[in-house]
Order: sequence, then C-alpha cells, then structure tokens
Amino acid sequence: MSSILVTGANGQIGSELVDTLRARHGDAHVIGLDLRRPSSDTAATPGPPSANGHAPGSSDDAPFVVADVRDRDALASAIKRYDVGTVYHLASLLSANGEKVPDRTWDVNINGLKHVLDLAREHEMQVFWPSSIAVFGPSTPRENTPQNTVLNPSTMYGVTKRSGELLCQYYHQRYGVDVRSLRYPGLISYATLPGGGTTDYAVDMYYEALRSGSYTCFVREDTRLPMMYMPDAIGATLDLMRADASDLTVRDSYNVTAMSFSAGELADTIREHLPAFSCSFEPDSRQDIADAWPATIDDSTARQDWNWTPDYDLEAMTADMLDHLRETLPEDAESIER
Ligand code: VAH
Repeated sequence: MSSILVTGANGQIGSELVDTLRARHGDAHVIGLDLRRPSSDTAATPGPPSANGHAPGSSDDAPFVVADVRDRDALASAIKRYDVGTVYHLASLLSANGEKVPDRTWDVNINGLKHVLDLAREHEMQVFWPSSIAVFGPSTPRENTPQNTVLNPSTMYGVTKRSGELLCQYYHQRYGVDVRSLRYPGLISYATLPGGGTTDYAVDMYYEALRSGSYTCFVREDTRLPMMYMPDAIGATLDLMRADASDLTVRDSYNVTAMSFSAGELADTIREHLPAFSCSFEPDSRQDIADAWPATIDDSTARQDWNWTPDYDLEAMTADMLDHLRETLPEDAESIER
C-alpha cells in the first residue's frame, strides 16, 4: 500500500488530519511533514530523529519529516523514501500573518504548491490542497456567494489561494493530475491554538471564555462569516478525496460551508453555557480582511457532486468545543463557571 504525506502536519488542519488518517490507515502509512517536529514529540524526547527517521517520542510507526515545502529536493526525497501515493498539501501562511510577510506568503503558498503538483505529475500522486473563502473580495456578492463569481481577493493570502486554484485546475486539465480542493470557511477546533487567521477570533473566544471569563474580540460584533467545525472539515476533505473522479465538475476549488454566525452570536451562544462570560469588541486591522469576505456561501455544487453535508451547527459545535477544552485547559478554568 502506498503511503500518505501530510505537509503542514503541525497546523490547525494537519494535526487533526494526521490523527484521523493514522487511525484509518496505520501510523506507518501516514507521514507528517513540517518545519519542526510535533511539540508533543519534542517534549517527550528532544533531539534528532531516531535512526529510522522517526521523530522522537512518536511511535516507531509514525514517520515524520522535518522539511520546508519550498525545498523541492526534500519533498522529492520524502516521496521516494516512503513511496507516497497521496499528498495532503496543507502547508501555508494564513491571512492575518500573511499580510505581515507578503513575499514569504507567496513563496511558501505558491512555490510550495507548484513543487507538489510537479512531483504529483512525476509520481502520479493524488493531491488535496486547501483553498479558502479568502479568494472572494469586496466586489463578490456577500450573501449566498456562488461557486462561480467575481474573485478579486484583497490579501496576499487570498491572491495565493486564487492563484493556487488556477494552478490546480491547469495541472488537472493539462497533465491529468488528480488534484482536489475545498474553499474552507473559517475553521474552528480545540486541538490546536489559533495560527494567525482572521477567523481565529472564534477559537480565541472559546479559549478565553474558559481561561479568563472575558474576551476582547478583534472584529465588530456584527461581523458575520462562514464557519465550520473541524470534524466537518476533515470529513469533507476525506469525502472529496474518495469521490468518483467522474462525479467532480469543479477542479479549481469547491465552495463548502456549515454555518454562518456573527461574533456577537458566538458570544451569546457561549454565554448559554458560561453565563458569566463577558465579551467586548475592539476591531483592529483584521476587520478590513473580514469585511472583504462573504457572509454566507452557496455550496450546492459540492452537495450535488459528492453529497457534501455538515454535521455541526453553532449550538452543537459550542457544546463540543467547551467539553473538550475543559479537559485540556488548566484546572483554574473550572473556577470561571462557579
Ligand atoms: C484565515 N482561517 O482566517 C483562515 C481561513 C477563511 C479564513 O482561510 O486566514
């Protein structure tokens, strides 16, 4: 059985996708790749990877490669060493952090993707690559944003995501590379801390509601954005990759969403569980990014082509997020609820 390579394996999506894939296919068949070893491994036994190339602390069957996706030779070496047949190429800088270093964002997000697509063509690998609602811009219809519409992103992150979509479509049409992509909305998970995204206000809010009981939100109370709980994002990703290629009518990237809510609605929903939670709203530069994105998404094409349907709404996500965060946050978080 050929193996699966996940780049950006330590990230918000990557860390959960690696766990899900290893549970399905076995540790030995899923290779994580990122700029550094997973913190849990380095915490366990810091030091160079063991002789067999496995990160210390992980099980002997959980291979991990420390590499930069801009290094084509390092990618090629990992693909050959582990006989990779599928790549989930998640390594990317996100919107807010990406605006601080636009040149690096272009370099990582686009040159990294092109290396993966070139290697996919050479080794006949299937590829998943995440796009984002960040491909939409100020002149895109904000409500029920269609699959095919005006795309004029206002961030370097959005420019790389739209450019990457066109690159994926080209490699499929010109070279027959089976690359598939989703325009993720804001993703919310309890497994990793926020990573420099604009929608990460939502993740921050859950953490602070338990940690301190109060949160100062960096977008306006009425800022409404499309969102999705991570279990649905992982499910959508694996469903798309398993779909019959003949059913797919989109080869740039599929619109998908699960819910839309405002920052104020999120605070209200959290208060249904933590009545003492207080939230204030002090927009910063990330408000401009959020204002350029849609409020709601039309994902009917994904539902038609490969039966996309989410499981979590705002209430179900909030209950599950708080349950899991109570398990992982320090004891003093419990004091907020009393
Ligand atoms: C970001 N979480 O905020 C990412 C995502 C739709 C937003 O792409 O940059």
